[in-house]
Amino acid sequence: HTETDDFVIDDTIIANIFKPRSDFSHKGTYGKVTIAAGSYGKIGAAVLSTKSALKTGAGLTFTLAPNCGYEILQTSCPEAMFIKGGENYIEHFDIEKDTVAGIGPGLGTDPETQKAFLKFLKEYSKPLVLDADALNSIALNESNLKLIPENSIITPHPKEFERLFGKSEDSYQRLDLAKSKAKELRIYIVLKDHHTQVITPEGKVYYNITGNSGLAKGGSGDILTGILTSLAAQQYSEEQAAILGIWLHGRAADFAAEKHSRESMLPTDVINELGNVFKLLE
Ligand code: NPW
Ligand code: AMP
Ligand code: MG
Repeated sequence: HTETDDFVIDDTIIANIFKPRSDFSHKGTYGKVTIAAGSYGKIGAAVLSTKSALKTGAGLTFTLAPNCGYEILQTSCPEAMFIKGGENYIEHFDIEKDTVAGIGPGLGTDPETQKAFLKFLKEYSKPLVLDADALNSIALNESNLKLIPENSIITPHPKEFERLFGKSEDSYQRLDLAKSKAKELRIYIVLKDHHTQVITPEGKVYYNITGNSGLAKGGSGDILTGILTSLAAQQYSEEQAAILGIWLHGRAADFAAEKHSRESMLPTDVINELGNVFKLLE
């Protein structure tokens, strides 16, 4: 590999990607998002990913979740619309073709959910954002990997990456493996870590340097899924959404740490700082 294929995500890259909202726009301009997330006991993951999708600017946001999350979601995210996907966990993935879907946070590992998700994948071909238990379902069998639609963004943490692609000796070997898998499957891999990397199907690597250890808490990844899906539904390509999304997530986390400390900051505080990050860019 050559030096020129590796980039640090700096202010110039971000300024070139960011597109300010036009005065003459309407909600249709900014796309439709479907977040498929949550199960009994993990509705929080659906709330966090839905809220972050809303706060990242999508025009219309739907949450496909089990009915046990109905009142929680309609109360905590009144701007989002609810789609019932089952009772205590999702049993069918009814995702409208005109939306961009982010699937996985808090889905759980019920076999019904896994079966329904894999059935959905077999019939679906538009790019998706896949995280958490969506990735864990795919990892059940190596042959599922080829079901991931081309140009999808997957967001594994190191353990999820290992479940999908096997063990690596160290982070260098993991990055090499990620490059070969991103090429082979024609997908974007967001390898989540202290310095998260975006690996493109062409083998380019973008390193993120925003973010801090205040993110080392349950719910941080669920927020990232909402951010990435929201951007991919707007005027951004998958590559732009992945790069801008991880930078935004980390920068909002840095603002949250300044205000609350790395100890006390919560994923919810990170969501609430997204607005201050957009103000830097506008
Ligand atoms: P260890 O053992 O701690 O060292 P899982 P999950 C490892 C939902 N959530 N570097 C870690 O290692 C999610 O969306 C819901 C190295 C452990 O072995 C999922 O649907 C919430 N290792 C579901 O819960 C809030 C790392 O991975 C394993 C690593 C399960 O997700 C919480 C844990 O990973 C949560 O988001 C790293 N950077 N990061 C809610 N409020 O509703 C992780 N590991 O087994 O995939 O479990 O990530 O907690
Ligand atoms: P998840 O494990 O799915 O909740 O995702 C955790 C998110 O928090 C990812 O975006 C990580 O990059 C980020 N994160 C976790 N720990 C750190 C850390 N020590 N420094 C920077 N980012 C972190
Ligand atoms: Mg996660």
